[in-house]
Amino acid sequence: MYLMEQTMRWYGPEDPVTLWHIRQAGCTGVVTALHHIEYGDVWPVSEIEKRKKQIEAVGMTWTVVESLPVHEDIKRQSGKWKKQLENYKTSLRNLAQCGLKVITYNFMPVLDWLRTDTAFPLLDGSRTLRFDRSAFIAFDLFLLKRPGAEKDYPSADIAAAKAKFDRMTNEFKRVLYENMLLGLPGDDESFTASEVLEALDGYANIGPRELKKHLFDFLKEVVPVAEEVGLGMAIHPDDPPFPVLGLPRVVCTEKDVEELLAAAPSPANGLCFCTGSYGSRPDNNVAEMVKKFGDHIHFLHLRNTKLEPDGSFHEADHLGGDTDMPAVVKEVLAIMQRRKLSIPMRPDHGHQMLDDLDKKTYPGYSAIGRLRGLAELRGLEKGLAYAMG
Ligand code: DNO
Repeated sequence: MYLMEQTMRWYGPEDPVTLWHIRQAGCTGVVTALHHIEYGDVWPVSEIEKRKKQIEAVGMTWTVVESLPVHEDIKRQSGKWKKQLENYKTSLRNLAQCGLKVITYNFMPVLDWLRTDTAFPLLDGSRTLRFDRSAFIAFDLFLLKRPGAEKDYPSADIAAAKAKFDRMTNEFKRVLYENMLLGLPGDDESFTASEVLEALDGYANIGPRELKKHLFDFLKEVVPVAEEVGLGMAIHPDDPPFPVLGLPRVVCTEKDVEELLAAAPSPANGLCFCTGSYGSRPDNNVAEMVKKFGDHIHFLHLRNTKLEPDGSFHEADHLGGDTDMPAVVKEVLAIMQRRKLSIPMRPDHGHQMLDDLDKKTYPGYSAIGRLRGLAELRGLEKGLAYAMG
């Protein structure tokens, strides 16, 4: 019986969660990237090999690259985007030469994932990640002061955000500001507000239609290379899966996925199926999407969200929340038996709990919460596999 390959994300030698911790969690695979290489630069074979050896020395394999970042020039089709595209293809060839198989990336303009709160307290004393829609609007209007932002929100939402903002302490505002400008994962550097405004301005003439076209153009270039060298490209959905700060987001729904797969038909054109991101929209039926796109799933992020009536959400227990995780895992088991392979998965994020409450780790990536998530998912999968015979 094919079961999912269990992996965890590792941010490299600086990560307070070590490779031995990951191994002790029961993982056989590691998900990582060369975080020290500038966005857009080629990943050299020597650096890839070095990272691979570090992982293998601890008895695991480098199963998935997350992420090989797509340079903003490619997303905007501006500046040196053609050169960037060539660099991207060279990195893909180098990774394949070193035996890597799955490459995760995203096509979110400017900012990767966004949360207003990285330490939202749950009733059991643990902490989780939360996206509070009113706080987000307050940030956009009153802290970032993005020109024209008020046009993006209904007046009732602006009033609610203003009321919330007026109740916020200065400390709360400071933390909100910091969370929103947090650097990309694996990067300790934050943006400044003026850097963000300038970067947003770079998308002034790029709406969803243009961004989609740029994504499809990118796929038409890189998917044939990936196919030729035996790699699976795995696009991560937008998180949260809706437009933010006036930026288009084009990998949010079932229709978006259908279109991007059709843009460059190939088994190499695939998905990093993140149940948490897709699950943050009530109109996405996550288990149905897994079933429908099963042949293109190269990698799984398993995580659950609890949606709140106003569009806010927080990250729930892996087996709690609004996504029917047993239904998802059941579909995954069926897909793996059909395709005769194990799909790598990682427990995406985890609550900050127990001894980790006092530690500084990357938000969402403390060890114990992820270990709990992984253990629950592993048990769920084994139980379902047993029942399926
Ligand atoms: C967040 C992650 C994302 C993901 C990238 C993939 O925790 O799932 O940052 O790594 O979007 O390119």
